[in-house]
Amino acid sequence: MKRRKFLKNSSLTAAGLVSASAMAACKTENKVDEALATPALDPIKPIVVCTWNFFNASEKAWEVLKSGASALDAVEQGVMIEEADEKNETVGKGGRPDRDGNVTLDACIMDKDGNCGSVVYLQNIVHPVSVARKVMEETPHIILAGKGAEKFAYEQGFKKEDLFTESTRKQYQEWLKTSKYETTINIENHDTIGMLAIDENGDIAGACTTSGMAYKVGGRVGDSPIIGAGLYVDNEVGGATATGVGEEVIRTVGSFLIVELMRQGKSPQEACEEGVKRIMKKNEGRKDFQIGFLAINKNGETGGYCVHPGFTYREYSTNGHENREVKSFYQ
Ligand code: SD4
Repeated sequence: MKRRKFLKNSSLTAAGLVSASAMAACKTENKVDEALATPALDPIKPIVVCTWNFFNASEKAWEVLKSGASALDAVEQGVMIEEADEKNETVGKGGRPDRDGNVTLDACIMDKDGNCGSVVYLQNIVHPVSVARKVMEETPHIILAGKGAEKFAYEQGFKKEDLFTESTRKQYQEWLKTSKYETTINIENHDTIGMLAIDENGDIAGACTTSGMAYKVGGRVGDSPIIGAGLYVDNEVGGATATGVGEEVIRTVGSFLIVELMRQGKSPQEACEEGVKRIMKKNEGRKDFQIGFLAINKNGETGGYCVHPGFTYREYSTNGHENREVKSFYQ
């Protein structure tokens, strides 16, 4: 029986609840279909997870989920907290500029129906995730870039704002003295926020937003706004998001890979580990970059894995609120 038909025929599976252990037993496409239709005994929902230790953002998303609103609203409003936080120097206002002194933002959002929106190289707007949502909802397109994205944002009522802060301007002036580009990204510099949520209905959504790599070449776009790389959601299976050196995540289409691995039966933890291993296979012996993957499945089970120790993710559900340490490829 085809999956869609099977799901339609089952009231329990109408909520799309899947047992991870049942999925793990699956090897063939038919068996995957059966596992996807096997209800979990006790799915965790609502639930929100985000990369790194973004307490305020996950609090906000949790508040939205608890009010009964959608996972889509929760992830948008959650990550907006970091976009507005001037102290976070890798997201939104206060994000560090490229080597030419332009603060350029990347973001995307994806809903339960596979709709998605994205903005890349967006300047002068504090909330790129909300512009990405407008792209998704108000245009027939998925990605808007640069000046076009900015013009669209103004048309949608977003205000122009200088994204530099006193601190990032000073740091940039300092950086210009050596103009040395370093790709190291870890907890010390906070990093990108990728967020995944499941609402009361059991529907999944995700968002990801960043100012990208500090002092990058002008025009560079990372993985964060690229659907499938920095973020992917499939409401039948789960979602994944990434942080770290985006070039490596794009090369393996990391988040899509992780969701597909979960579809084939891996737990979120196993899928994230495999995602990092694929990247390391292409970078044998290379130690000068960090990647952190975070995933959630339809049951609300979560997992994460990274290249170097230091990556954590925050999880908020009825089971409590915690910052989870993640195992790493290198010790
Ligand atoms: C990027 N993945 O632009 C992002 C970087 C990141 O802030 O995670 N950091 O490649």
